[in-house]
Amino acid sequence: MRLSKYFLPTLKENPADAQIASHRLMLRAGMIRQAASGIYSWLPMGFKVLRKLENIVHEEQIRAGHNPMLMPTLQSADLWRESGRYDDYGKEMLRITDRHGRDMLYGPTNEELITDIFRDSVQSHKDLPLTLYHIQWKFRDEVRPRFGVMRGREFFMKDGYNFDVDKPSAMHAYNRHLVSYLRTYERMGLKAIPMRADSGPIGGDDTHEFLVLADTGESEVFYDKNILDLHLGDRKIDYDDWDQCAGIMKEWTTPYARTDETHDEAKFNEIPEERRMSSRGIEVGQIFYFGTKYSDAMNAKVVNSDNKEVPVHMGSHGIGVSRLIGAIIEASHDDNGIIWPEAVTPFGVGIVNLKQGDDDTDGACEALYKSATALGLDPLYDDRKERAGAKFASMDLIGLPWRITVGPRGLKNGVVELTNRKSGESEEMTAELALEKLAKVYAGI
Ligand code: P5A
Repeated sequence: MRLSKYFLPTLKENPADAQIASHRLMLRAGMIRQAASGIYSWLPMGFKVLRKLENIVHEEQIRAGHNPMLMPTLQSADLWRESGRYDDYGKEMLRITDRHGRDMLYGPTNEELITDIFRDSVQSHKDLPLTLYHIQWKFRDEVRPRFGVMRGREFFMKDGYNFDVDKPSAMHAYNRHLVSYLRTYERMGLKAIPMRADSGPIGGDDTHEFLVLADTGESEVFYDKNILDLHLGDRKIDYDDWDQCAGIMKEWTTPYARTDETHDEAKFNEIPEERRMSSRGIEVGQIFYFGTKYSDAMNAKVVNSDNKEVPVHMGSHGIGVSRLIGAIIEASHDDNGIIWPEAVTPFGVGIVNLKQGDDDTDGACEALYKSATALGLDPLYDDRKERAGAKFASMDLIGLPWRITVGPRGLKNGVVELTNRKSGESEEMTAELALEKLAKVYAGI
């Protein structure tokens, strides 16, 4: 993409209403614009990152054996009356009446709709286990929408629902989700810690939230420092292997890690003092096992292997896809702007032409842009007639992990400059070598 043709309305000044770095930087980098309180338009660069995160979530869900689908944003109130949540959900639910006077709502979550789909089509344990999920906009009329996409009213969520014949099988689904979520966040370059939490309006006793540590997080968290050393890395995961998934669940849930809702001071104090940590965190996902709460209320049954009709066991699992962008930026930025992890960066490399209009530098940049595109590096070429300082400031603000700077002085010696956004380190080398190096970096992602 050439910057001269890209819609990237960056802001020089800090927007007055943005209190935290991610909100400020998303507005300044031209990623989002507020449409109404807690509701945002996603401008091209914000939309590009959102799609990247969505793709990673899809890939990891499909890898775990789950079925992608798409349910609507608007739902009929009748199903929610069946579960009893139409009244329970309170003011957070946006209620709408259609022209025929029928009660509708903008879905805050989909347990009822998916249970209805399930009960219409599945009657036998032979069709289980089954996990269905979608990635769709949700609406919760939050009292205090704030921090941009972090606590929006409209937000993008991956929500999945497992259906199992009994509790042991449903607990495997719970463990499988925990493992697939760990993989998902690690791929995004994030450390998200599963913590025992409270289930709120979704229900059930078993629930873990995934938290990214950040001073600006809304949750208060308590954990054993040792949990920070755990990584899935490139372990081979077999999602059908109950023991392997249970083992990983145990590994991550043995060290103390709880949100303030379930914090137990006495248990926490059993950890050696130097490992006792308390800080703030951003909740980027949550998994639930709620057994037969919805299947009992909505009469979703299957015939088991003993030929008995039993209510299906369920859980649900959510990832805050739009919130994740805020969390990634909170975890990775500096005074000059965003620092994207390579896995989710909107463009692989920025090309800065220091002397736009000069035949030699223009020619070298064009050639570099074409080669980088051919290599799949998805470059963003700053071909504007701007001062070098302004170009560097824009690149730092939008935070691409790598920059190649092309100027007349370097070209005389046959070199360009390759700069890493995070370390700030620069190296001079031929354009070919710079591209080779980047191709290697991105090949591993
Ligand atoms: C699990 C999926 C549920 O709704 N039902 C279906 C269950 N869980 S949850 O914890 O309430 O939400 C899942 C994730 O969505 C994100 N999230 C939000 N993101 C932005 N703005 C909001 N107002 C908001 N509310 C929830 C969180 O990441 C949460 O973990």
